[in-house]
Amino acid sequence: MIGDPCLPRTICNGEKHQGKGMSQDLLAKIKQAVIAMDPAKARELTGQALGSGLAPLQILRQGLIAGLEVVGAKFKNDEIFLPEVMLSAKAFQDSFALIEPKLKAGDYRPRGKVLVGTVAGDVHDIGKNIVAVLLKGNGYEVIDAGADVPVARFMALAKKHQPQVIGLSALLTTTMPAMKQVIEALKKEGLRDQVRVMIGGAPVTNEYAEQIGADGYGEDAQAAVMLANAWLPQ
Ligand code: B12
Repeated sequence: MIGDPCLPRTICNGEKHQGKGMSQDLLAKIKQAVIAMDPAKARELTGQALGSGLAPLQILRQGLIAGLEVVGAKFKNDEIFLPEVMLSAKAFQDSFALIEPKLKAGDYRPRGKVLVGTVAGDVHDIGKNIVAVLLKGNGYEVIDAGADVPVARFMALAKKHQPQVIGLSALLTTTMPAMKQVIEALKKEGLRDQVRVMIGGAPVTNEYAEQIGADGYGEDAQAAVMLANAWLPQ
């Protein structure tokens, strides 16, 4: 299983592994490259970090996601603007492309099918992509509907693939109601009893999940895996 349990092991072993201080330094540089909107640098450093034996999840969390969090805060405070956020997002995505195959490299144990997507009106897909990759890495077959997915498309994919779990992502408060629309459509189509629905994304909360009748809320990708594991025990 890919997740926290492997972090200490991966960090601490391996002859080619650098000292802890150097690892922290590299992670800080990756974070900084994302903040500095430098895709080439971020990708180069991510490659170096992988080569030095750092765990992919640690690079993702403490380097790339940590950088994007700072970018998010600056965007919120009007310190930077959309074109700059897009460059930082590119730095994240180009670097994540190096990490993704490593996250998928876990033992493949098909545990069930999960349909994931970002709801209609919302183009944010970075978090959803991480959820998809971690689920895959933990042995799930993932049908990725993409971003800005209309309710009808979710229904068509649910009928076609018959997933046991649907994971909905929303990053905008204005698109959160689309999650409820998907759940209502599942009821209308007579599919609600056959599928569990988990929701996530920065503005989403556990209370909101309860409010709209979702089965679960996950605050990060690891939580998405834990929910799926709880619902589909091996
Ligand atoms: C990168 C980014 C963009 C990029 C997106 C690139 C892409 N391909 O995704 C671009 C530049 C395109 C963009 C556009 C916009 N953005 Co924007 N963006 C961000 C930013 C900085 C980071 C989002 C991100 O990727 N975070 C990193 C990932 C890893 O985190 P995450 O998505 O939360 O996902 C994690 C968890 O939430 C969870 N999770 C996510 N999905 C799911 C699903 C399930 C099932 C589960 C269990 C868990 C789960 O697991 C993930 C991994 O741990 C945020 C700031 C922020 N703090 O979130 C603003 C932010 C989301 N954007 C915002 C806004 C306003 C916009 C725009 C409307 C701006 C504009 N004026 O045009 C447009 C939206 C266009 C649209 N229609 O969607 C606001 C939203 C405010 C609000 N509350 O509604 C934010 C919060 C910035 C701000 N502080 O003002 N954005």
